Amino acid sequence: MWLPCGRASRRVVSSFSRRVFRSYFHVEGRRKFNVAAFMPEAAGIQGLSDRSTLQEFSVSNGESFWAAAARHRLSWISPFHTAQDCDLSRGRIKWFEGGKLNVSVNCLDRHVHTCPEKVALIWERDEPGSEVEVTYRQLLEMTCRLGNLLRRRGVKKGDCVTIYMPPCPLAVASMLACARIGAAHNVVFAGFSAEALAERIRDAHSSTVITVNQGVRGGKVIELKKTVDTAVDSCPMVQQVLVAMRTENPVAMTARDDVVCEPAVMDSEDVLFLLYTSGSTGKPKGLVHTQAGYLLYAALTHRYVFSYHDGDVFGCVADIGWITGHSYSVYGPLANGGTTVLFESTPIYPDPGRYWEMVQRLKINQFYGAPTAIRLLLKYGDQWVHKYDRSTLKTLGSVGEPINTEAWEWYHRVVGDGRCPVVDTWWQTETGGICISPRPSDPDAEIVPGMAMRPFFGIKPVLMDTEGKVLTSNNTSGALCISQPWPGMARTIHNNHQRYIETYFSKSFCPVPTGYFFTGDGAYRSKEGYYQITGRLDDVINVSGHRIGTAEIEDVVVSDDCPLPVSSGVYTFVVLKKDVDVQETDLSRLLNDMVSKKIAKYACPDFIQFVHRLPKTRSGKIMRRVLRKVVERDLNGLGDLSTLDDPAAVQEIIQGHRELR
Ligand code: 6R9
Repeated sequence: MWLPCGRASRRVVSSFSRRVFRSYFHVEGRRKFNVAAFMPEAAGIQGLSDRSTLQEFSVSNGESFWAAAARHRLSWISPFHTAQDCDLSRGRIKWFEGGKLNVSVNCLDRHVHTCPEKVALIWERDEPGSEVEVTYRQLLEMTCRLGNLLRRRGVKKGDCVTIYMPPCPLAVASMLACARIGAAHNVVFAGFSAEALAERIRDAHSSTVITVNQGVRGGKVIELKKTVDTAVDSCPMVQQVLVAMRTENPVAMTARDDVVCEPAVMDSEDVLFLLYTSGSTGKPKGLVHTQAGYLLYAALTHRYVFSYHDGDVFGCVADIGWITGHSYSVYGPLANGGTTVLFESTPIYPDPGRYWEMVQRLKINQFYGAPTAIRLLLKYGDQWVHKYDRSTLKTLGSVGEPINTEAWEWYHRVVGDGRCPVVDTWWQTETGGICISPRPSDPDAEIVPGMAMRPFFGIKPVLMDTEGKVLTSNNTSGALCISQPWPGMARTIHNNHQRYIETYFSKSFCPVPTGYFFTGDGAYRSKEGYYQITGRLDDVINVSGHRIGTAEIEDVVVSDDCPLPVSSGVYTFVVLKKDVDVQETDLSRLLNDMVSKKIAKYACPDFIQFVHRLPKTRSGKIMRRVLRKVVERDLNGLGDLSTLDDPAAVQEIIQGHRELR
C-alpha cells in the first residue's frame, strides 16, 4: 500500500509494516501514559498525559525539562544554580551554570561502583574474531593511568591534547583521561594526511599528541606514527608525542604509578573537546563542546532514539575521529553505563559480510552506520546478510547523509528482516547529538522511509525561505534552522567566536532574522509535519558520508605547489589557464595525489572534467548549484539561470559531463 506524504513519489511504510512496527515497539498503550516508566528523567514534571504533551513541554519549557533531565541523568559534584542562560542572537550558550562535575566520573566511576565487571568496550579489531573486551573497571584503570601520565608530563587543566588514533580502547581512555584531568581533547581522524593533522594541531595549540605506532585497517598496516612525525615538523608548539603500541592486551601500560587519578572538578561550561569540521571556507573550524550539556544530550539521545536498554550491545561503526564516534561510540553509551563496540575495520574486510558476521558474533542489539556503506553492501547482494544470524538486532540507525529509499528499504527488509525500525538520524558536529529522528519507542511512532521524521525532545526546527521568513505551513521546503537552544549545541569556534556567530546565527545565511541556529541544510516538511533532509545549501559537500568544503579541495588544487597553472571549480571542474599543454590524464593523477596528500584520500575527486570556463553570475560568482545539477544529471532542475553571464558555459559542461566513476 502507498500512502500520500506530501510528495507524490515518496513511498510511505505500508499499513502492514506499520502494524509490525507498532507491535514491535514498546508501546505504552492508549490506557494511561506512565511518564516515569517512559522517561524517568521527566517523572517529576506534572501534567504530562501523553507523549505529545511531553514533547511539547520539552520545547515550551525547555529550561525545566533539561534541568530535570540533568539532575536525574548526571552525577554532580555540586549542583547548578541556573539551568540555561542563552542568547542565540549573540551566540551565547550556557547551560547548567554553577554546576560542577567530571565527565569521566560520569562515564566510568559511577558504573564501576555498581557493576565493575560489566563490559564497557568491545574492541572489534581488524581481524574478525579477535575482539577484545574491556570492563568498566579496566577502562577506569586505563583512564587513570593515562590521566596520571599526562599530568606528570605537564598537561594541565585547560590544555588541549591532540589524539590521532584509530578506534581502540586506548583512544577512548585517552579521551576520558583528558576529561579526567580537565584537558580538552582534539581527536583527528586517523585517515587525515600529515598536513591536515598539522593544521589542526596548530590551530588547537596542542603541545601533546597521542598516537599509535601503526594502525591496521582492511588488512593493511598504516604508518600513523610516521604521519605524526611529518606533521609535528611544522608544529613548533608540540613538546611531546605519546605513542601506544597496538597490542593484544588493552590494559598493558608502561606507566607503573598509582591507578587513582583524582578527577578534576570542572564547571559545566568548561571545554570538553574541540572537533574540527569542514565549513564553506577553506579553513576547517574547531567546534567547541563543553562538559555537562554535551554529555547530557549525548546520553539522552542515545537512550531514546535507539531504545537503548541496560544490557544491550550498541554497535556504532563510525570512526572516533568524527562526531558520531564521539557521541555514540564513546560518550552517550558510556554515560548510560552501556556496552559499546569500537570498530577498527571496514565494511568489506575480509568480505562484504563483515558487519553482519560481527552482529552475530558480538550479539549486537543496535547497529548504527552510514548510508554510503549500506549502498555499497546492497550491491554485493543479500546472501552476505542472510549468511548470519541477526536476531539480536532491535534498532538500525543511519547517519551522515540522506539515505535513499532503495538503501533504506534494503536495510529494513534484508538486514532488519522487516522487523527492526530504521532510525534515519539527522544531526551535525555542531549539534552535538541527534536532533531530528524517529523515536521508535514512542507510542504512535511512525517511520517513513528516507525521512528523519520528528525533532528530539527540546528541539524546535523551523524552515525559512530565502528572504529569511519562517515558513509555517506544511508540505514545504526551506532552510533548516532551530529556533531555540539545546544543551548539546557547540558553544563556539575555537579562537573565532565571530566566525561562529556569522556562520550559525547571523544574517549572512538568510537575510533577515537573528535568534535562529542556521544548520546549512535544506529540509522538506511533509503534510504530516515530518522532516526530510534534502542536503546542504552551502558549499559543503558530502563525500561518502565525509563532510568536506569545496573550498578545501579547491585550495589544494589551485595551490602554488602545483607545478601546472590551473584554476578550478567544484567536484571537480578544472579550467586550465590559457596555452597550457598537458595530458588530461596526467594532470588528473597529479591533482588526485595532491588532494590525498594534503587532506585525505577520501577527498579525492572521483572525476575531473576539464572545461574552458565555469558558469558564473554577472558578479563573478561560480554558480555551484548548476554544476551540482549537471553532475546529478538533473538538467530540469538547473533553476533560474537569468543571472548567468554566459549560458554557453552550461552547455559546454553538460556536453562534456560523464557519469562519476
Ligand atoms: C553527524 C554528522 C553533518 C552534515 C549535515 C547533513 C549531513 C547528517 C544526515 C545528513 C541527511 C541525515 N547529514 N545526517 N543528511 N540525513 N540523517 O554526520 O555530522 O560530519 O558534522 O555532518 O551531514 O548535511 O549538515 P557532520
